[in-house]
Amino acid sequence: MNPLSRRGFLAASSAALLLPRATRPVPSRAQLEWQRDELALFLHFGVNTFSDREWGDGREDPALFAPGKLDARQWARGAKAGGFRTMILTAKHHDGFCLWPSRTTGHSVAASPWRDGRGDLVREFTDACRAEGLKAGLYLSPWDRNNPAYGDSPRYNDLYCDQLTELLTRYGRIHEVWFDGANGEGPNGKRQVYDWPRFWGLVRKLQPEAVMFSDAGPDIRWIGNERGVAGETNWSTMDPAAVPYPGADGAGIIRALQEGDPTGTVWRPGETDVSIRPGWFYHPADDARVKTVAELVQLYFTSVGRNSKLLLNVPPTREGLLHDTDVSRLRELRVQLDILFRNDLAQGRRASWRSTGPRGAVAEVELGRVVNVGMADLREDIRQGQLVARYVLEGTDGTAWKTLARGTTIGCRKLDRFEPQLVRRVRLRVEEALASPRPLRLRLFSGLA
Ligand code: FUL
Repeated sequence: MNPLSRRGFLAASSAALLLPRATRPVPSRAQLEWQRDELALFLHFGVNTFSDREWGDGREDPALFAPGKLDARQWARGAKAGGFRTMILTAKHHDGFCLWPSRTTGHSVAASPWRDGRGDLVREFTDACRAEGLKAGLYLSPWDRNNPAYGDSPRYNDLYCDQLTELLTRYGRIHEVWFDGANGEGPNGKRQVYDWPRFWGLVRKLQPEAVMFSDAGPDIRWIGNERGVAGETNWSTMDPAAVPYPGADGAGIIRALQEGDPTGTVWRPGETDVSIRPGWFYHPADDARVKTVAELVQLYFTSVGRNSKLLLNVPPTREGLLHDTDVSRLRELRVQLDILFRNDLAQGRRASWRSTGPRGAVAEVELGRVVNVGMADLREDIRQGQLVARYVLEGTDGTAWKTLARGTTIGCRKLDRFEPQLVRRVRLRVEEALASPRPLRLRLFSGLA
């Protein structure tokens, strides 16, 4: 290569580096829909419901499983009353008991008295989702404390793939497959080495439109705690090497899950899972410890309001129904959210959008009257990726500008609540972004419910 053409080559490649937007990760259609749905209901149900435990040891007698009034349509109606769009059921928890009649094991509903051993709860669940217009997701615990093959790695991996195949071929479309990261001993004391690439490949093949959740994705990542709190900074992009496999622990892993990574090469938004009760399974002693509506609203702000999705666990009782208290909390949550977001004070007002440099911009909205603002709802158009790294929201009643809120990432949705202020004009300054920021959607509310 002569020096001239070499220089030409270098100029061309650095020009390419100036175009990072083309290579920046963006969500797939399924990931976009997953996030825009905002709310999913988690249902932990199985032998633990009857033994009053959180982690069964796999030696439970299937005869325990006897929900007298099981009605999956009641679950679905409860979900809908709260505005939830998806339900995810624990088809198998760590105790290994299968809620569907599996050919892979006798440790299932087929050995229980429920529906005289002819029941299939995954079928009733998926039918109920469809009948009520909800999406269905399934949790299939990799850790299995009952199965004798567990710990005999290739044999159990085969069996686990057979279970996935049953779940993903018998019940129509499944929207989310949930891989738990908890991983302990087998009944034989052995440790299982999972073949994750094989599991993920199988799900892609059988349900190409489903999103897969785990600590390590590949589509959706765990948010790093079970308290319902996403990182205040929360990128939907990740470095896949930061969390190499589900259940990995070590320095930096929780932070990577909480915050994502602005330079990450994959789009892997975080899902925030938390229970409405102290445990994941139903325990009668917790009936007076159901989270309050105010706590649920707060969870919405720390998950959906931080560029995440809320997966709220509401465990069915021993009768096989959602408890009345829990259902009324779901309903009240919806009422509260509807009130909070009813009256957009910026509706119909155009924001003037001006670039302030290669990585900054400012949007100003004239509200036409003085209003009391206590909450902001910001959104990036994530179809084109996520860009904003730092912003400040300010308002004025005509005198000085006051700071209303400050933040880092925005993403799909960022909600800020603040001390109500009387303002006539509001401006959003994007102080730092990965590239020239695109216009954002800004809505303003009183923040009062
Ligand atoms: C954890 C499990 O060990 C819990 O039992 C529960 O299923 C929760 C959602 O994930 O890792």
